[in-house]
Amino acid sequence: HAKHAWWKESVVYQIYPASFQSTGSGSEPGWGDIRGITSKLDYLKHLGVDVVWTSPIYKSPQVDMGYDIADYKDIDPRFGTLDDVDELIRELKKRDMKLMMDLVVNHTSDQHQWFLDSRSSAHNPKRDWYIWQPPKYDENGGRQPPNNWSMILGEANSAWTWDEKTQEYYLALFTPEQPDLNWRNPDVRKAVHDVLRFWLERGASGFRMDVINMISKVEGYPDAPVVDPSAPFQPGQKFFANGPHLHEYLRDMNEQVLSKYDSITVGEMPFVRDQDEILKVVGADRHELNMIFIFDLVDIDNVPGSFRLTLHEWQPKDIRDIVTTYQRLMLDRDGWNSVFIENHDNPRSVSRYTSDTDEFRALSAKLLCLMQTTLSGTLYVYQGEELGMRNLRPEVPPEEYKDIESINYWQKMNKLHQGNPAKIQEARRVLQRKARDHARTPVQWSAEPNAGFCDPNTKPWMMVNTDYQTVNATSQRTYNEDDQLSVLQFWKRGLASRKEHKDVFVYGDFELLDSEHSTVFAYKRAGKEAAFATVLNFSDGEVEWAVPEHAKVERWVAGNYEKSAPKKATSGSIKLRPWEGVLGMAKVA
Ligand code: TEU
Repeated sequence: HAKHAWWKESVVYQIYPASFQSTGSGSEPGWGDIRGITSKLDYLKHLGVDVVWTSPIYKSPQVDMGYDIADYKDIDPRFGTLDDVDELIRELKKRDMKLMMDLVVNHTSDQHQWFLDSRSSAHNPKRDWYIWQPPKYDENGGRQPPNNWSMILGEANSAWTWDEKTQEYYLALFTPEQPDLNWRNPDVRKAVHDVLRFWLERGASGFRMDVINMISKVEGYPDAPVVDPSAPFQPGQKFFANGPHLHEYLRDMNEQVLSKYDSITVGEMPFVRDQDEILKVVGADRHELNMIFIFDLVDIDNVPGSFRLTLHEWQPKDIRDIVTTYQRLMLDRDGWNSVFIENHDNPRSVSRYTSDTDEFRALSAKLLCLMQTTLSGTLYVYQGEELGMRNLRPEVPPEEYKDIESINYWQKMNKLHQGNPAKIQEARRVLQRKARDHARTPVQWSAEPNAGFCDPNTKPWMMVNTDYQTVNATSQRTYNEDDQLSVLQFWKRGLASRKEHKDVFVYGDFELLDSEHSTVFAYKRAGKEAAFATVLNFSDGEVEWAVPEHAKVERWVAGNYEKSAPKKATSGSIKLRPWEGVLGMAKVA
C-alpha cells in the first residue's frame, strides 16, 4: 500500500563506535574509532547493509558515552578527526551505502559553549537557550527543585540541578551533565537547523534523532503523578514527552532543512504509546519524520509506568500482540515504522526474548532474524546482533558495568538497601537482565585476544564478553557444520531474501495466522505476486501447531534448524522444535 521509497527498503546497521573496531587511530587506546568503521565496510556490504548509523562521534566529555555533545561540528579525538569522517563518507558512497548521524538535540553537554555562556550569568544572551527555574521552598524554608521529576539515567536524583552561581536550577532530564535545551527559543531551533545543514552538506544522508519527542515540555513543568510513594522523585514523562509544540518543531525542521535533501530520518520516541500521536509524526501526509523507534517491544519487560531498570514478566503472546498492532498501524493508516529489537540502550535480544544457553543461542538468534526480516518497516540491525552476541555472563561483577545509568542505579540501590542483601541481589539481577552495558561489549570479530577488537597488548575500555572464542564473526563466516547455517550466514540470507521479495516483506499485507496459541507467533505476508507464512515457536519446548487452511501454505522453504528446506506438512498439525522458526511459500489469496 505504502508509496515505495529507498529509506523504506534500506537495511540500517547501528554502530556503537566505542565498541565496534579499534585501529589505534583514536586518542584513547582500547576505544573503537572511525577508521575502524571504514575498515569493516566490505563486511557490512556483504551482510546486506545499506545505511550505517553511528552513535555520536562528536566532541564530548563522554559522561553518557557521547550523548552529551560539546561541539556538534567537530569529532571527539577518541574516535578520530573530521578527515576520518570525510573518508568514511567517501568509502560508503563507493559502495552505494549511506551515513546516518546521531542527532542529540534535546540536550547538550554541560561543557558545550552554549551552556557555559548560559550558566555564566542570569543575564547572558544565551541564558534562555536552556531551562532555568527558581527554587521552591518547603514549610521549613528548605530549598526544593521546581518539581518532583526524577532524573532518567538511574533515577538517582532530581531532574533539576542547582547552580550556586546564578541561584537557579536547570533542567537536565538524563544526568546533570546533560542540560536540556529550551526549544521554545527560536534561536535554539535555528542553531539546530544549522547543525543539520552542516552534516547534510558534508555528505551524511540523514539522522537518528535522540529522544526527539522530549524537545517540547508542558508549560510550567508541573509535578508528575506519584508512581512510587517511597521515592523522593517521580517519572515525569507525562509532561516532557510529546509536549504541546512537538509537531510544530518537527514540521519546521522538515520545511527549513530536511525537505531540501533526499534524507532519511528516524525519531527516537521513548514512552509514547498513543497511535494517533505516532501517526502525527510518521503519517505520509505529515512531513515531519520518515519513521520513529517505538519502544513497546524493548519495554516489554519494564514495570509499566516505570523507567527501564525494572523487571516485569511477560509472555510470548505479548510479542505477537505488539508486533501485530504496529504492523497493522502502518498498513491500515499509511504510516511508516522501524523494525528493531536491539540497540545500545538494551540488553542483547537472544538473552531477553529467547534462550541464550549454549544449546539454544544460535537457534534463538536465527529465530529473531527470521521474524525481523519478514516484517514490514525499515529494518535496523545492531552491531553484533548478526552474530548472536549475548549478555555479559551472570557472574560478571557490577564493577565491570561502565554505563552511567548502571553506575547510578547500582550506587542508589546499595545506598537505599544497605544491610538488605536480598534487595541488593535483586538489583544485581536487574542489571544482569537489563543493563545497557550488555550491548556495549566489544564486537567479537575473531577468537584472537580481545576478540580482534583492539590490539592484544591494549586493555579495551569495556571488557570483552567471556564467550568470544566460540561466538565471533570469523568462526561464522565459512560455516560448514553438518546441515547448519551460522547466525551470520542466516542473517545474510534473510536480508537477501527480504530485498528479493521486498514487495512482500517491506510493502506487503500482514495477516496474523493465530491469535490463540500461547507460544507460536505466526503471520502471513502477501504482495501482488507472492506470499509467505512465518511461523515462530517462542518457547524452549516442542509444540504442535495446526497450519490454518486459509494460509494456503504450498511448501516450507527455510528454517533456523537445517540449511535444507524443512520437511513438514503444509496442512494439518506440524511439530515445531524448541525456538524453531520456519518460512513457507503460500498462495497469495
Ligand atoms: O535514550 C533515550 C531513553 O530515554 C531510553 O533509551 C531509556 O529510557 C534510557 O536508555 C534510560 O533507560 C537516548 C540514548 O539512546 C541514550 O543512550 C542516552 O543515554 C539518552 O537518550 C540521553 O541522550
